[in-house]
Amino acid sequence: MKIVYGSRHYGHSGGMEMNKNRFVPMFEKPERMDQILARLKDVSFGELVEPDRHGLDAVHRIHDPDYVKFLQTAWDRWEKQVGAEGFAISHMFGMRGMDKKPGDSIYALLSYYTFDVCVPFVAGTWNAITDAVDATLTAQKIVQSGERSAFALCRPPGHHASQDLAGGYCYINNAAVAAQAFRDQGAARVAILDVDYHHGNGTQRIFYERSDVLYVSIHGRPEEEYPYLMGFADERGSGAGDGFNLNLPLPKGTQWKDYGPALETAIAAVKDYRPDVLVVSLGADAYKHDPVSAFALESEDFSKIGRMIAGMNLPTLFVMEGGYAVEALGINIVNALTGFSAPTKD
Ligand code: SP5
Ligand code: ZN
Repeated sequence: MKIVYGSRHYGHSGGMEMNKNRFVPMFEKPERMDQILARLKDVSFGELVEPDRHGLDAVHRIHDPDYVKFLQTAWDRWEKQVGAEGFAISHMFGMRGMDKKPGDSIYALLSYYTFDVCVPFVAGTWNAITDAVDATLTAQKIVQSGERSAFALCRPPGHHASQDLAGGYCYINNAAVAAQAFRDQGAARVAILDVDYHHGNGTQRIFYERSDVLYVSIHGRPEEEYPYLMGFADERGSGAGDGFNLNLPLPKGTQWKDYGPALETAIAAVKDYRPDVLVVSLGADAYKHDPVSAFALESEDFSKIGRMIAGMNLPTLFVMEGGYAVEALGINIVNALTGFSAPTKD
């Protein structure tokens, strides 16, 4: 399997996030990629490919150009208006009745275009964002040109980001940009299967009113888990998209005995849709020792996830999302990929 990886993500680091009652270093950090690269090497799996440069046209098919401009300029504005130390995050959020489009104030822009305190900007953030989406579009092209699969090994992740909102470590929705690229290059129907522990609220919002992209997600119940306000089972799509969004929320502590059947349900929905291509939002934060999540999957369960996905027999693009148990992240992600590529019986 070709694995597309660029190293410009290293510059996106040094931010802090809220954990319980204090700021802590970001769980979403460069070492995540190092662990996956090391494991790929250990088991001699995959062929590393550098990302091509794609520009912003494909990004603008999903994201509001003013929002993209904000992402591109946020750090420079912060540096000029606030100072060069530390990192930029929002101090407030545009909520009900507070939605005046911002002018030049970086505080106003952050309030308008971010929805939580998990999306810091530092000097290297924009280059990391573009490297991630370029890696994803390069992997998309590999699948588009006829290979069975490819993996975009990238950070920052994407599935919490929507048309004009960043949050949950996500700025550009890499998987959504790739799904749209498949549509634009001839696929009639694209399915997105999201196995990250968190609900992909950004992906859901982007495709909620569309029937040409199916979104299916297995995730922690929003009653008790981030992103709290979306990801409920009764969210099935609206208008033309009615019936093309499937949420399968599961409780904290979920193990394979309940995760497996949910994945069967998800896969049945994807098959039923008869997509031309599958995009997998691949997070490994459903792992039992993940520091931000609360499912209880074992490392071996990620091999099963890969095998079950392979069973759909679809051209498949894997896009990296979350997974923060750094010491096991390489094993878990590579288990999913090898489970997909070399299906063997238990
Ligand atoms: C892509 C992705 O996986 N984003 C996840 C963003 C989650 N951020 C908020 C997590 C808040 C969890 N706080 C509880 C920590 C318990 N130690
Ligand atoms: Zn996640």
